Amino acid sequence: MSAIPTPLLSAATAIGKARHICVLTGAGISAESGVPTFRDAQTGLWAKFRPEDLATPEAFARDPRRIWDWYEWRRELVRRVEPNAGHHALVHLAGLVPKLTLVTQNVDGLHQRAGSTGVIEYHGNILRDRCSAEGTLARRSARSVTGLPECARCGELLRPDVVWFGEAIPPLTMRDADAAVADCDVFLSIGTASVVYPAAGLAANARQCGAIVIEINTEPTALTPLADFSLRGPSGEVLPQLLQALRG
Ligand code: BV8
Repeated sequence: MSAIPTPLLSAATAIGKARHICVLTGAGISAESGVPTFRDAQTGLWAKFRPEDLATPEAFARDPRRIWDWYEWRRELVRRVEPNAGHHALVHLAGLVPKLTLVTQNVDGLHQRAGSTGVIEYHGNILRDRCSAEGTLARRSARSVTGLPECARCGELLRPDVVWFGEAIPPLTMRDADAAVADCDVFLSIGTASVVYPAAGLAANARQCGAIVIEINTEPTALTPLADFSLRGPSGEVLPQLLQALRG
């Protein structure tokens, strides 16, 4: 009597047959690199703030210095860490399947540093500056009136090039992600609690379009009931195991 395949083997079989895999990652894939997730309590002087309260246009308008201090703290942290085995496994996976589209909610740029290409940065990137008035990427002016980063073109305040709560996902970013979701036959959700929308709705859309949904997370999430396979464990361990099973 043949052994019942484990969820990992079944997931590897589905991935092995896939024509187009759409991957969505969240803060969990960067946890093993030392980047705290949104769920993890903030440390140090930021412990008393909820990220959702800091990452808003209102908070920036109220106290731009505090928000810039928070983002400089996070930028320093992101510059100090390295991609982990989970990031690297996705680079290898892209080389093993006909087509892979990587959509990330992470603003840390670690997928690109690991070697992933064509990454859709659904919530932007913390290391880029954008003009808070013109809305476009901008250089910093050499002199600053406020002591905060200012636009070299118009002198207005700069802000990190990220999507804050209450702000829309950039239309081209949304278009590219929706196209991959509609076309994929496997949707792989990694290290996300699946609570922040519209990103958290992508898996259900993929399923609606007939895709097999595979989740990798250390905990059950809001997506688990909807997933065909939910693999429990750190992505830095489960993804290399999945590759191993794929290579057979
Ligand atoms: C918008 C950039 C409207 C900034 C971010 C529908 C229902 C309810 C609410 C809403 C809704 N629609 C909209 C909303 C409001 C809101 C929202 O979803 N709120 C939530 C809190 C309920 N959404 C918005 O505001 C969005 N905008 O709706 O605009 C609009 C429309 C048109 C015109 C004008 C306006 C914008 C949302 C984007 C916000 N920006 N980031 C910055 O980073 O500074 S979101 C930010 O938080 C991250 O990018 C990420 O998306 C999210 C964190 O979630 P996760 O990545 O899932 O991380 P989390 O820490 O929560 O969980 C980690 C997971 O990993 C856990 O499950 C854990 O178990 C697991 N894990 C841990 N370690 C590991 C692991 N897994 C594997 N391996 C490990 N080692």
